[in-house]
Amino acid sequence: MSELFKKSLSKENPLWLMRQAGRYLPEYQKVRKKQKNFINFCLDVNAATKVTLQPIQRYDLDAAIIFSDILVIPYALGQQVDFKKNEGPILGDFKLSTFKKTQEKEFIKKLKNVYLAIKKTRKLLNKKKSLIGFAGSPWTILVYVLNKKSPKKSQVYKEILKNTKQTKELLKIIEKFIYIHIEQQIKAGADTIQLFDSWAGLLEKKHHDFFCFQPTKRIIKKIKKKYPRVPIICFPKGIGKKVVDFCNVVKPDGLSIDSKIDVNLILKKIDKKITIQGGMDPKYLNSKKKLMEKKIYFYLNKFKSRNYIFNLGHGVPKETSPSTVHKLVKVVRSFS
Ligand code: 1CP
Repeated sequence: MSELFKKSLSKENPLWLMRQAGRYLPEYQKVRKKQKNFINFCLDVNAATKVTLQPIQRYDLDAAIIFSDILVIPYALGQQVDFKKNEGPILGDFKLSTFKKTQEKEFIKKLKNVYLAIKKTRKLLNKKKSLIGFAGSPWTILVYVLNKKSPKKSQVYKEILKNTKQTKELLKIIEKFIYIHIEQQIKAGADTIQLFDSWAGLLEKKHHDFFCFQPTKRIIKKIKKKYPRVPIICFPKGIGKKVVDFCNVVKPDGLSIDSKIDVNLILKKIDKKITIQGGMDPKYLNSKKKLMEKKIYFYLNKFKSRNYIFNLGHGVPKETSPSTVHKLVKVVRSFS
């Protein structure tokens, strides 16, 4: 069992933050400036290790999340992936034939530096800290592969459903490689896994099961069979009330919630065995300190009787002041 989960099971409110390594940190910016290409940055073992450890050194958080990106999967499957400043990711055209041709060995080789960075980080990280590996969920990766950039609501969705035969085939390939990527991260030293389904909220109810619940469930089942001690946290962002069905089907060890989720619904309907993570709207990092404090206490109090990992409902915004994160850590740590 990972340290992060051990702590949450003993009701100690462990704490880490999505995008804890990133643009709001001056020490990150310093490393980032030297890197022209974002994918190459993720694949630079020393740089990735360094920025993974930065927030731990600064804030003494309970977990480090390996510095990488969910889009390394399409990259390793032969699709061009670029990051344009202030625009986000831009992917090249995808060819089903290239995806189909990709061998497991070749995929692992392309991402070997992610695994080496995990190995290196694990060596340098205090044993009492968890190291989180991650991947995008099949649906979210499918969205990026076909839409070639962050989607804007439902127009992308219609495109995805236009050629259902190809979509289904593609989803299967993506699912297979997500599993491989997770397994390699565990082998390299990741003790906890988070699956980001950032676009779960785009799905219509009738498609939840096929595109989101079932592929995620299959990946978790396969991981659990081989690595029963590695907890898996799911983050089906924007899923709303369907989060109840999600948990009933997928049965994750941890559920990361976004800020729109009804906390009382979680308390009433989600199995107590599932550790809850996150929730607080990241915008409060940029509000008055009192208001931020109030929101932090809201989540800590609500989940007092549950296993809870403090985190946000999404990533740390880039305009956040590093000292605000310090204040947040202090408030969470002093709660009892
Ligand atoms: O110029 C920069 O510095 C790029 C900004 C950046 C960073 C810091 C990107 C581009 N990716 C990352 C790192 C990253 N991405 C991590 C590292 C670990 C950490 O959390 O500290 C993780 C877990 C991700 C995951 C990720 N990438 C998701 C899932 C989480 C989410 O935000 O919903 C998604 C959708 C992406 C795609 C992506 N990568 C980068 C951008 C700008 C985007 C588009 C989505 C977005 O704007 O957040």
